[in-house]
Amino acid sequence: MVQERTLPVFHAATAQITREQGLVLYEDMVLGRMFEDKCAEMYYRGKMFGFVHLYNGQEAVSSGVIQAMRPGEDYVCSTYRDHVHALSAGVPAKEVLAELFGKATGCSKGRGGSMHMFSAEHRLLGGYAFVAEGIPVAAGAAFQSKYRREALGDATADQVTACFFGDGACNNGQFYETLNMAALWKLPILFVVENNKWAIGMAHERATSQPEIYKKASVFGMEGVEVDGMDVLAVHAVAREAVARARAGEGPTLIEALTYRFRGHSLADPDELRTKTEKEFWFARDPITRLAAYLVEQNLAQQEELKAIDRKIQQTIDEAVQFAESSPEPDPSELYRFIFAEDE
Ligand SMILES: Cc1ncc(C[n+]2csc(CCOP(=O)(O)OP(=O)(O)O)c2C)c(N)n1
Ligand SMILES: [Mg+2]
Repeated sequence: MVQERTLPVFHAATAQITREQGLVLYEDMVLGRMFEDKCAEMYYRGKMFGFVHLYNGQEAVSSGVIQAMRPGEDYVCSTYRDHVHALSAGVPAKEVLAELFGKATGCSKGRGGSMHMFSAEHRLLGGYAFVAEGIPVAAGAAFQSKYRREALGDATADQVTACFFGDGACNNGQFYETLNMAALWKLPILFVVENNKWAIGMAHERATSQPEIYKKASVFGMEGVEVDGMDVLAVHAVAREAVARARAGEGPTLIEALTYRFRGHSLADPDELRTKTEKEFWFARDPITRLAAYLVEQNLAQQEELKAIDRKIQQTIDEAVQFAESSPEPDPSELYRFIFAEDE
């Protein structure tokens, strides 16, 4: 039997989150989970097409990192598994779902679909279909903040960028090239690796000579940390430190979050390669159940309050479905609109 990599020990008591922060994290993760479950349902009902990659199981990473930032001000760069990053960054669920339905009211005006969520308003730099494609784009965003602050003297330009990508992306050259420049220029950026152990059907250990990705930071003289990606409080604590470091001009951090996707690679994947034992090990670490138990145990929230949040989010999702269904498709006469920024 393959041994699971030992998860870093984290003592929740040291996190010292307030009740408000705990509830924000809970609500954000529930939104991500319920949204993705609804996507699966809508996909199988034929409401959306193409590849759709869901985020179930990984919510603690998106919520833990993005809620440690200033959503709507700081930048977020995603991958093709991008719906939940968009939601955590503040893009309304109805605009993400409308995008999935290819509707004109979608956050990318119905032109992008599942893998291309984008919102200038929410500083979401996009989903990207190519593995590792977002990494240099995120570094560009971090560079412009630093350039505006240091070269142009704009003291308000203290934005931080969070760049999310998978374990598979770390075997792509863009990862190494960008880490080098980001460390050299001390860019205000968090490189967040969501190590879910698999790149489609390729097990991480089979493809990677040094599977402990966070250690790769050291060769660039960069901070590297591993964190239990199924524990939102642990992710949040690590992210807060990294954000503070970036904002203070002390440069980037490589965060490796050990996590797991609860579904197949995409909705077209029968998910037959991963063993039952492995899945069960990770299902037992569901980040939402875990945070709920912590909040109740610590008397930060009552079970009933959490249920009320679940109901509220369910309503948000139902409204998103109605909005997406009743929205118009982009008009064919507008096919060439939004290709250039000036069309905005
Ligand atoms: C440059 C490039 N090569 C190959 C692919 C095909 N591909 C799509 S997803 C994927 C696996 C990536 O896995 P990982 O980075 O671990 O992200 P995860 O899907 O686990 O979130 C591959 C190889 C691609 N999209 N882009
Ligand atoms: Mg992966």
